[in-house]
Amino acid sequence: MRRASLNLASSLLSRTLAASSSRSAAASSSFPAPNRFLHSALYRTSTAGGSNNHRRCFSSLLRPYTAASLGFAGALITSLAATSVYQEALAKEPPPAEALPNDVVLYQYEACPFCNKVKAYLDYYDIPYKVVEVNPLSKKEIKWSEYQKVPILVVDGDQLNDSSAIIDKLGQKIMPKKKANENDEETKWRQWVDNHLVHVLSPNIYRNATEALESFDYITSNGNFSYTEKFSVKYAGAAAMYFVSKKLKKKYNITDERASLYEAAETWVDALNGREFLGGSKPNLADLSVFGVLRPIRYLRAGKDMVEHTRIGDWFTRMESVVGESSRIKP
Ligand SMILES: N[C@@H](CCC(=O)N[C@@H](CS)C(=O)NCC(=O)O)C(=O)O
Ligand SMILES: *[C@@H]1O[C@H](CO)[C@@H](O)[C@H](O)[C@H]1NC(C)=O
Ligand SMILES: *[C@@H]1O[C@H](CO)[C@@H](O)[C@H](O)[C@H]1NC(C)=O
Ligand SMILES: *[C@@H]1O[C@H](CO)[C@@H](O)[C@H](O)[C@H]1NC(C)=O
Ligand SMILES: *[C@@H]1O[C@H](CO)[C@@H](O)[C@H](O)[C@H]1NC(C)=O
Repeated sequence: MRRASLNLASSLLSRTLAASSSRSAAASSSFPAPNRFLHSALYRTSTAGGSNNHRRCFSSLLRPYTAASLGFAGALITSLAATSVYQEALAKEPPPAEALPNDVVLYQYEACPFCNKVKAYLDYYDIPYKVVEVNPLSKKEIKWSEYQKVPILVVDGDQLNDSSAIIDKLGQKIMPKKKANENDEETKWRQWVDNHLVHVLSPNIYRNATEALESFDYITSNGNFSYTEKFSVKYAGAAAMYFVSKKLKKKYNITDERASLYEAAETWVDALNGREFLGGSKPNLADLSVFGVLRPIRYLRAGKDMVEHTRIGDWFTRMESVVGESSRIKP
């Protein structure tokens, strides 16, 4: 049954690609990047025991620019209405200039939640960074690395691996005086993001045809696709990920995807326990992690539903304000 739907998605995808791009008929090794991207998503999905993380990445699409610009408008409104208590929270604690790295490069997949955690951290601390989008199939951009997952962050020539370790090491670099993480609560919720929250996202953003298309609209307008590629990627990708997300639902024992999302949001608000942030008057690393993975879905239907049906909206708006605009260096 599941295999059948994946095969259907697969053939749908192949046909769409074949119809819209003459190049797609070529051997997979010579696929142009966007087709390779989709091919890879499907390839991994239909391979039993393939990389779950990888699948999750392609199923939790991210759209930092749209989210950031909308978030900016939200931040503006919020800050206009800000109380003095609130304004205090708006002030970031920027690291001392001499501790700031000169050259930061993030190797990422745009749709990878772990990569988006790192971006939320870099944005919050106003650390400018370049982004290298890794081709998920060839991974030619990270051929130089023995470690073959993303995110990889190269900080003034030093390679850092694994999102949580990246954030911890970068923290030691830019705020050497700050004690290493001894906060059990912060650690617990950072782990909750990696082990629970990320699994809930994809079934939600590809829940039905309309929403899957909306999600892919975001991906394709953010990616580097030609006009025809955009069209094929959008429809074929949405169809494929719709089926993939049904499979993920089974795997993670999710019956009602929205209910799971709302439950996660409420669980997080309960954890805040009346505080502005888990970190108190300023966000801590758990706040930044939750925000990082939710930011790209916030203005998709799933994110709108979440804010409408749960109490997470106020915290999210505060996070948009404090994190502010992305410090990503646009090429
Ligand atoms: N624990 C790692 C997980 C990173 C991870 O699983 N990354 C996925 C992409 S979201 C990946 O690179 N998978 C291997 C692949 O693409 O082949 C972290 O937090 O950074
Ligand atoms: C990252 O991974 C590479 C290759 O496995 C390794 O050489 C390097 O030491 C790792 N860096 C860190 C900070 O863990
Ligand atoms: C998908 O769900 C939304 C409500 O969340 C609904 O408005 C839309 O019509 C649905 N689309 C399809 C194709 O079922
Ligand atoms: C976008 O794609 C074109 C051709 O595929 C390539 O030449 C160009 O460098 C890419 N731009 C970016 C920013 O990746
Ligand atoms: C899946 O969830 C249901 C209730 O929603 C529960 O009864 C069942 O034990 C769960 N299965 C696993 C494998 O977690």
